Formats: sequence, structure tokens, C-alpha cells
Amino acid sequence: MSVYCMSDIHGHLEEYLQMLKRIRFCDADTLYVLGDVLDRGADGIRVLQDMMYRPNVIPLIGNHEYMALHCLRDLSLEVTEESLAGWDAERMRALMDWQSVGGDATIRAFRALSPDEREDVLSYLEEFSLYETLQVSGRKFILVHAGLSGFAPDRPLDTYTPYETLFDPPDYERVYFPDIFLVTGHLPVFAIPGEHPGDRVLIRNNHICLDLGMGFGGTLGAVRLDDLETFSLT
Ligand SMILES: [Mn+2]
Repeated sequence: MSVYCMSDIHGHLEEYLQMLKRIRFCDADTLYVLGDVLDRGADGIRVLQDMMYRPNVIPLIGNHEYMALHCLRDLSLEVTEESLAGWDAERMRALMDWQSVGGDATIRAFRALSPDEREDVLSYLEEFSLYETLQVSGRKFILVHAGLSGFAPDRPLDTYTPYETLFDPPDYERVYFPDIFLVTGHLPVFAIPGEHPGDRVLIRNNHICLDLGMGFGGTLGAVRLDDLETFSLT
């Protein structure tokens, strides 16, 4: 009956399954996945298809799913290169922005799906939430993919936009809430300044940063919120 978080799986099915084994994930546990399941690695869609059949896996949206959602619905209807000629500049820019951060791997996998499978994937992605708040073993947590841009201590969480929560990392030197851990992915731990191992989940200043750079040749991390035990595949 434990609660786990993982983030930035980035198309790495083997490592995702390996981490589920490592934490001995069972039906009584809950796993929150904090976005960026897709892109970079080849198997993001397969990870999604595993997650969607597990009622105890709760997905949050990352910037990669956000970008994918802006393009996949169109790609689902129009899969030919010719049909792209009918796209307006804004849609083309959204597609190119997504491709520039590794979207091609997902586009290839999505095009290989049957129409029913595509619809299942799209409906699943549309359910992803922007943030979650939790209390586990007396500790409070806010889960969000990247951070809380435009932060004010009294600002209600439901007023943050996708641009404020999915793209900009927080200031890991700053304590945002004295009594709440802010749990994020998005920025690999090795890119955060300071003395800490790049292949370990970082807990500092009421932040928990889960991204160990799986999308950049790094590894996958996880945390158990019940006791703040951290896990890494290295
Ligand atoms: Mn991200």
C-alpha cells in the first residue's frame, strides 16, 4: 500500500518495467507518472499502453504529451505527406517544435497503430492531469511535471496554465512551501547546479526532482512517498 512517483520515462519500456520490478510494484500500490512518457526513446506508446491498463497508475501530463496532443489528433486523420500541405502555419510550427524535441519516435509508433488503438491512446492522453496534491504518511506533496512559473504562495494551483507548469523548471534553491514537497521531473538532476550525484533522485529545499535523464542517455529514478526512499536503475 505504498505511493510511488516516476517521471521522464521518454520511450524506454524496458527500464520502466525494470523499475516496476525494482520497487516491487503491486496492485495495492499507487504510481504517479509525472509526464514525458513519450518521445526520444522508441517505445513511448507501448509504455502508455501498459499504463492505461493499470488502474493504479495515475498519469500527469508533461510538455511532450502536451505537444503530442496538439498534433496526434490531426496525424490520426491525415497520415499522408500530401495532406500536410493543407496544414496552416500554426499547426506546422507545432509539429516542427514537437519533432525538434524527439517527437518523430512517437509519430512513427503512432502511425503503426490501428485506428482503434490510436483512439485509445488519444483518449488516454486527454485524461492526463496537470498536477496532483497528495498527503502520504503525514507529509504533503504537490506533483507537477516541470514547476510553478509565476509562483505566489497564495496562488491557487488551478490557476496555473500548461505553459507555467510544463516548460520551466523551478528554482531548486528556493523553498516554495515550508510544509509541502514540490515533486517534479523535466529537468535532469545532472543539470541542476550543486553537489549531488546525477544518477540519484534529488531531495533538497522541499523539492523532489525525479528526472535522471532517461531521455539523454541517463537512467530512471523513482521515489516512495511513504518514507522518501529513492530508487535508481544504476
Ligand atoms: Mn519535460
